[in-house]
Amino acid sequence: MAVLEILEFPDPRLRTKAASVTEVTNDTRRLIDSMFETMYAAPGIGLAATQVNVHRRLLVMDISEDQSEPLVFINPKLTVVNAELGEYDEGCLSVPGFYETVHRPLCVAVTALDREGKRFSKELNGLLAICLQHECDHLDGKLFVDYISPLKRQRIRNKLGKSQRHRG
Ligand code: GNR
Ligand code: NI
Repeated sequence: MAVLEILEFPDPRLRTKAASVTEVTNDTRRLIDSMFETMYAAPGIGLAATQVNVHRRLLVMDISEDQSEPLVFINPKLTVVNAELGEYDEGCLSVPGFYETVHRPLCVAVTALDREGKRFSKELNGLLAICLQHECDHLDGKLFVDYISPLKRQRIRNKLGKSQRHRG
């Protein structure tokens, strides 16, 4: 296992649309383990493969306080159950230090493969639904800053671009 480097906005690689996972192998499971290690180290409640520069459709989440509820979604297919929108102050490990209000459907259903390659379905609401939508967006090259005003997005781009140059 390893802590992987997380790409940061405005890195163009975050705009890549991920391809489906064709087969769930030991390599896939090794990547998943490293993604959990990376997410827990950050710390964060979700991580999409796109953020660690792997452009395959898989993501991990854990919203528990004590790393006790790890969730894996491979090739997730999301559908909206309740189109009513809720708002939440979202952050992103790829947009460090910035939080903005985003509106999203409150309840979604997902079908995906688990770490054994077995298909499962579940319905999610609350923070799990928000996080899953945020992670599925990453797999399509989308970031939460795409939902805020262009002016705010530009300010974030300027600030993060500057700190990235300082770090080299
Ligand atoms: O750790 C994270 N917290 C968070 C808070 C509100 C809405 C979404 C998130 S996901 C984020 C981790 C991350 O960037 N996942 O892609
Ligand atoms: Ni994110």
